[in-house]
Amino acid sequence: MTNEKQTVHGPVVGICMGSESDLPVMKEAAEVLEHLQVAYEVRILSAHRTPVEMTSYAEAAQGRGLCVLIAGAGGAAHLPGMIAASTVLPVLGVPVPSRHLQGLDSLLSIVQMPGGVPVGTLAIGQAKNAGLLAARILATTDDALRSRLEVYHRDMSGKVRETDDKVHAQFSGE
Ligand code: RP5
Repeated sequence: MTNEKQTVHGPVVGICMGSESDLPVMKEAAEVLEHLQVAYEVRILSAHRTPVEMTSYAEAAQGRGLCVLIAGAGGAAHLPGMIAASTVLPVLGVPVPSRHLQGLDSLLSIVQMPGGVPVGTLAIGQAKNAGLLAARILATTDDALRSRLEVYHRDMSGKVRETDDKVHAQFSGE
């Protein structure tokens, strides 16, 4: 899956995951990037099942114009760390909820990186925040994207205020 329609320069965010079974969670990163008009690509790359492809991808990423990599994996989730070991691009790790331990295993596997090889770890299942954080990183050098992020942020606050008004009116006894 590639979304290159907003730019002639190709994807700037690479969204990787260890298995197709991670897609229902990881597609939320793609959706928010789509909303913010950030070009991305999606790849299935496994640290354990396709380590050669994973390393080649990470090594070539910067040269291909990618600026931020998002990596999601579950269980023995080595993908974000191994990608970060093969590139100096910022890597955002998403612990995917796992079948047996609900993602606690994924979180601990991703977050406990050794000094020198950073992975910015998101909350369990929070691919949406990974997409938003990638956009925020890109927005430090892209004014138009920063404006779109400000609109996104304002809209989010507006929705909470609307809900507050509704709940306040409905349940406040006078
Ligand atoms: C990890 O193993 C993947 O990231 C996935 O979350 C987990 C299970 O993979 P499948 O057995 O569903 O392919 O590498």
